[in-house]
Formats: sequence, structure tokens, C-alpha cells
Amino acid sequence: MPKRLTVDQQESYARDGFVAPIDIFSADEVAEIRAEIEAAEARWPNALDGAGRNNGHLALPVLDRIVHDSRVLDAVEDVIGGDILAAGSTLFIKEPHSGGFISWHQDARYAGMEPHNWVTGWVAISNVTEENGCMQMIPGSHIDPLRDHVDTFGENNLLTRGQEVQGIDEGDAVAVPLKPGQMSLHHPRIVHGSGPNQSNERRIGFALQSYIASTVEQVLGDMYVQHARGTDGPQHHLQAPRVREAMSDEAVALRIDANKKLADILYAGSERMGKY
Ligand SMILES: O=C(O)CCC(=O)C(=O)O
Repeated sequence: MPKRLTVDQQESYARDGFVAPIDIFSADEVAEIRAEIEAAEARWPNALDGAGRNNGHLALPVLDRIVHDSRVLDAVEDVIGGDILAAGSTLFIKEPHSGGFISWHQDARYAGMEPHNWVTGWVAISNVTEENGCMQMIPGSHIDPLRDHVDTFGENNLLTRGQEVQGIDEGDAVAVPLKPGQMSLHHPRIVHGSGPNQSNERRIGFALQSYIASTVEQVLGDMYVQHARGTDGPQHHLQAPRVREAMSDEAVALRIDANKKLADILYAGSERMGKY
């Protein structure tokens, strides 16, 4: 018996490489989460944009609570099993009428986490629609081996290198709109991307990027994880404590180190660095 997904949802994840929508937070809960995130943006400008979009859960209790929420972990357990480590997070915010987009890509191409028994949760903090740039998935693309990517470093591309799988038929894409508080789960090899925000509202997504089974190794560098559920027998990774006080000196220092290690992984073999 799955814990949070239905059997149909588990089957559609296996078949398509993603599943959505999954109800997680109530309207009241997500309104509170959004207010806390926006208060943090106002209080610590730049802490959550640019490279500061990464690993906010190490420094902000509101994001830590999402990463460790038992409803989120139940859904994750339904696809990767019960020994779960949280290996990172990214806030993907698209401001109203902004050009930022995400090119077609596969997460596993640059993440260095092997084997691919891991999953990304993506929680909608705002309403997320086709107009404001929801994710688009190519169903079934996770079945094939990893594809070649071209590093474009495109000006408005929100990915580190602007990496892109070329030749995708957009007619095959399925949009993944979400209501605030809902989550999607996607497979490390699924080809996905998203368009710009053409609406008057902010599009705020929190990518739980990613949850790994405790047996998964990092082959491109070192990374911090947090124990989330079950046991971590192999202990392959650096252990990060959970944050106690927002933006404490200790938490900020840890996040700087985690983000440096993440950049070393994401830019491994690249000729240049991007904005993130
Ligand atoms: O936020 C987006 O539009 C895309 C995020 C993404 O590529 C991911 O979470 O893997």
C-alpha cells in the first residue's frame, strides 16, 4: 500500500516519469508559508535570489519545514523507498512579466547522483499556471539513457549553464499546472522545462532537489545531506544539521559551503560559470 500516492499515481510515475498534482499543504498553510518566504526576501534582500536560491532550507526554518514535512516524505517514500536523504533545494521564482525560462533538460545529466534512485519534489507556493510558466514534461523520456545537452548560457535561461536538450517536439509536452500547496514529483531523467511568466502574478516554486535513497552516491564531488527518514547505513555524504534560527551565522556559513560544493558539481567540466 502506498502512503500518500494512489496506486494509479505510482503507476503513472513509473510510466511517465512524473506525477501531479499531489495535495500536500492546505490553503491556509501555504498562505502562511508564502508570507514567511516573502518576509524573508524583504528582510534579507539577495539571500534568496541568484545563487542564493539554492539550499535555502539550510538557513530558513520555513523552507526546512517543507523539506521535512511528513506528507511530502510519504509521497517520496512511495517512489524511492523508506531510507531517504534530503540532498538540496532550490527556490524557482519568476517575477510577473519576466523573461526567465528553463530549457529542456534532464536533472541527472549534471547532478552527479548515481544510481538514479532519487526524485525531485516541486511544491507550488503560488498558483502555477501555463500563463505564468509551469513546468512542462515529456512523458516517458526518463526510460531512455541520458541525452546530450548543449550549454547555451542563455541570458534569460534560469539553469546554471543554460543546458539544453535540442530537437524536442514541443507537441509531446504535458503542462503541469499546480494550485498553491500542491506538489509534483519528477524522475531524474525526465526531459522537462518551463516558459516565461507572462502574467501579473509571481510564480513561486520550491524544488526539493532532490530526495535520494541512502545508497545513492555523489560521483562529481562532495555534498551535504540531511537525514529525512529511515536509516542512512552507507553514510556516503556530509551531514548538515537542521536550521534552528533563521539566517544564524552558523546556518549562513553552512549554506555558503553547501552552495560552493553544489557549484563545483553543477559546473564540473564547464568552461565557464553562470549566474547560479
Ligand atoms: O521551476 C521550474 O520551472 C523548473 C524547475 C526544474 O527544472 C526542476 O525542479 O528540476
